Amino acid sequence: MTSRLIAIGDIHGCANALDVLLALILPQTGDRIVTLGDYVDRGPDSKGVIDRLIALRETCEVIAIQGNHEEMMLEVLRGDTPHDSWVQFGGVATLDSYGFIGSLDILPPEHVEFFDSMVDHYESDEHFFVHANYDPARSLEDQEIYQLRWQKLTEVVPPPHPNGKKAVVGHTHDPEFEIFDVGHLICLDTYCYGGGWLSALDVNSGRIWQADMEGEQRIREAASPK
Ligand SMILES: [Mn+2]
Repeated sequence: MTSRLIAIGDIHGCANALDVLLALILPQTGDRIVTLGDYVDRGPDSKGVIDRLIALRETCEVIAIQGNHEEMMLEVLRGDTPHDSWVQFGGVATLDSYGFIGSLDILPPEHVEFFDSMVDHYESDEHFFVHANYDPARSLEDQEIYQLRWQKLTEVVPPPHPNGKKAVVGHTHDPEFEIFDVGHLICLDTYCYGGGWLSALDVNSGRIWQADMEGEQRIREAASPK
């Protein structure tokens, strides 16, 4: 049995859906889990999501990619930027989950460590993982932050990257809650906080696990085994 390399789409504070999803996946030693970013904002328990991802590191390798929402949050919490746009994009729910009472010094040290550990991209032999999008004219090391963290697939679906690997992304939620797959790119943001699914994909087997905010769950095997 080949080892599992599992990508998880945008969680956005949906800690309960993450619990159900992880109970389906049953992470074990040797698994690699790549979380695609946007752990915080919009949903009810951003702090709980970070707690769970930190705990998950006791069991398996967790590679956490930074989303645009972590970028917005950290810029505000570090005092680099006014809070207006972050609050507008769901930051109030995050502040609530951390028990905000007026001081922006809300992150426990282990959360600071988690956010410091985030990366912009990850790759395996056949796949690469980024939060939002990519520029096919640039290597993964040389991407612009705008493409990596902000550019929606509704703006542009890029052609295949010359590295020949399949892109695994989040960020552009599907209003119909479906996984978007164009062959060279797959998007796992199935809009959990908006009533859809939190989705996970084992890129090696094609198996898909999904959970929602109400605790519904489903597992789909790959249509055609690799
Ligand atoms: Mn995003």
